[in-house]
Amino acid sequence: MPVARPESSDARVVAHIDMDCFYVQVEQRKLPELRGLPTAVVQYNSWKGGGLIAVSYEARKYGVKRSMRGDEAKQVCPQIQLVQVPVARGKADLNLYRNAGSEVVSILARKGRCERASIDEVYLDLTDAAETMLAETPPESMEAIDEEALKSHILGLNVDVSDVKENVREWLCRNDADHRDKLLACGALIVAELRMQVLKETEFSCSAGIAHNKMLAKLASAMNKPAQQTVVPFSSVKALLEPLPIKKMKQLGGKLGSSLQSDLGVNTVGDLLQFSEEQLQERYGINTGTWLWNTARGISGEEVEGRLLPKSHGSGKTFPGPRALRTIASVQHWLNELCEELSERLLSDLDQNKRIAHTLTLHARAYKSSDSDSHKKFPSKSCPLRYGTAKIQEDALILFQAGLRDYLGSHRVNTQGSQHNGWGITALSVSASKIVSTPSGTCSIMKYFHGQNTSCSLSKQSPDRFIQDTTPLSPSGSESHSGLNLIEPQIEFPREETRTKYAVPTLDQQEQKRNDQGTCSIRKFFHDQGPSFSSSKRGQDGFTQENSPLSPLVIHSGSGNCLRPTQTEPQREFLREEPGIKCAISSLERQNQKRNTSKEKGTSSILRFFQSQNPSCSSGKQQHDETVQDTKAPSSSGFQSISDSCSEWNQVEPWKESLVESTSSSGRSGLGHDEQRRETWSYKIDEIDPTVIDELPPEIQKEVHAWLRPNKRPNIAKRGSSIAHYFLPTKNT
Ligand code: DCP
Repeated sequence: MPVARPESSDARVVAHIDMDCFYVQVEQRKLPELRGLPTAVVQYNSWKGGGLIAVSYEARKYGVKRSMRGDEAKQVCPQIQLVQVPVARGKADLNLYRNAGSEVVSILARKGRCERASIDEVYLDLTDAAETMLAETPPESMEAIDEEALKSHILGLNVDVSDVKENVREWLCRNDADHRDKLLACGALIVAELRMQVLKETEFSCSAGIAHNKMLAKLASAMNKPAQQTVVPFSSVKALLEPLPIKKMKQLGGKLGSSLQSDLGVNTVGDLLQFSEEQLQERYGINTGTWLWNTARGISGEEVEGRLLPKSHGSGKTFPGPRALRTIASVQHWLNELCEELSERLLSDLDQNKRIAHTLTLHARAYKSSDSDSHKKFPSKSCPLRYGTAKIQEDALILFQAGLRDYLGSHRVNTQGSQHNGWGITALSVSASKIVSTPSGTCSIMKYFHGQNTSCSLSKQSPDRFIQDTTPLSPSGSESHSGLNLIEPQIEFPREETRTKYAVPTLDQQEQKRNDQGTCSIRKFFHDQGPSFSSSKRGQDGFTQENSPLSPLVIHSGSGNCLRPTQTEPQREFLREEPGIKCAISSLERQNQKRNTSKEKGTSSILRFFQSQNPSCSSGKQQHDETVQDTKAPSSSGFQSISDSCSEWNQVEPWKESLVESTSSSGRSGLGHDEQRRETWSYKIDEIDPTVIDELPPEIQKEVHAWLRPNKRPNIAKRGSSIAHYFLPTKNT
């Protein structure tokens, strides 16, 4: 729903920068011989020459359009150069374009608050830069005005003159202009310079709109392309908006726009002007009514958010017509591919930007072959995100199965195997959202664990709750999936392939990134972890192997309680010697040492706690074993159990063996083993260094403090119990 935000009383200068035929430019930079030639980038699917996704301006002159396929484009422009989009995992790989977009963003961000709106679009708030220019070097004081700025299109300015540039120069340098126009003039000069800088550094041309808000800037940037800029003075807003089709306005392309057309007869923005704010509020509610009234007048208080990085990561693919997926096996194959890509990007984000995503969502578009209810949408499903390719693949498949059950409206649905079931999937996508920055240093890694680790909170759960989580997946599966969050199925698949929403703040992250350079990469750490990470390469086989014969959900609940990979001592020693791990650990230790300053307690810091023992793992396993013991069978957890999962580094999972052991035998042996392990890893609470705790994220601090000062267990510290002890379900508590 649109949100009506009051516009600030002070004039702002906002620019919208849009790259010209972006993918084509990226390809032309790679292959300079294509420069100046009619060129188009086509999808990887070569049916009828492949669908065009980007068309150069030279090709557009011949009538080549994005909606065409390569063969059709060749008919209207025989000399057209068709370049296939890079392919990876049987789908477009947009990394080349994504990285090219980042190059541009890093240049634009030098001048003001910058919001990356898509792979090739950026909003800039240039108010401060414009105010500064106006105060220090106003345009009228300049000896010469930059040529690029003189080429600006100023809406409302008379262009029926012999010397348009001179007209523009006069407008930019008007002494008697009001403050708003003077600011826009400065904005125009700044943007012209930025665009030239982008061209110089990246070889890419772009177009821009310069206005007092985002809505107007965005409209303006598309008005004169390629390589031009358009300025929207306040006085020209009405004339700009009035003729625009209502459905072309942002947020009015859907139901709201249709309602305006059919219910109020509003076809253009101008038509909307005849309605009072009250009338619109009466019809659409206070907020939407006000928003509509404002929109018709070009009023928008939407802020440019200081965000350079994606708000979410998505990987998707469409399967049109005969390519629809009609078996679970084929869905699983593609989910594995999509999840592998998603996982790579998540690790890269973690590595480069120290950011963690918290939610995994699956979207699909489906049809039923024999169905009257053909408008029913496949429900999107989400769950807490666990890092590691195999985990993401596993969870995505479960989400899909849950969605399919809901979609088909029957719980007696075969959600396994390669049998045709009367449904088809025409689009699939997985996305990771709720991405947050981790605090720097030790905390960042701690936060990372915390981000996906609720093992500690698991301790707060009643055993019943846990048992419920590990309740075997009923034939219907419905109960087990009750914990899933239904997401409004508003997802679109406009670009077929990987989508990224850009929106997470990182002006200061750039700073952080600079600071972090030289420290060991978390990603490397993960990659160097050995065989478990090969899961990302194992594909379907690995998936099957890893989960068989236990159901994936058993694995969730068992693995879900680990703060550290469950390793035997020799394994841990070995891993400590692994270069990547050594590197990460020594980095952690260095940071930790710094913090521990004069104290001898460096060895007993919380860091050591995580390095040298694994209470939650053992306790988690213990709980799991006991649960298994109770249920006497490997059980499938409800989906909610994923929310109880925590960081696990995809290590070879010895716990799985012991789980099998414990279920196949009495289960006592598993407990004994754990008992032993807890003994080895026991940790004295009074050895936790309080200075380190104080630097932890507040949530962890709270939990550690709870361990240290458990309300109902005042004597535990005196008993020198291990932290693991607190996780024991009932005994001694
Ligand atoms: N894109 C895509 N599929 C679409 C639309 C676009 O893959 N249906 C990709 C290719 C484009 C890029 O996104 O190069 C940016 O899209 P734009 O809509 O901004 O279009 P272009 O940059 O190609 O052209 P223009 O100069 O008109 O903005």
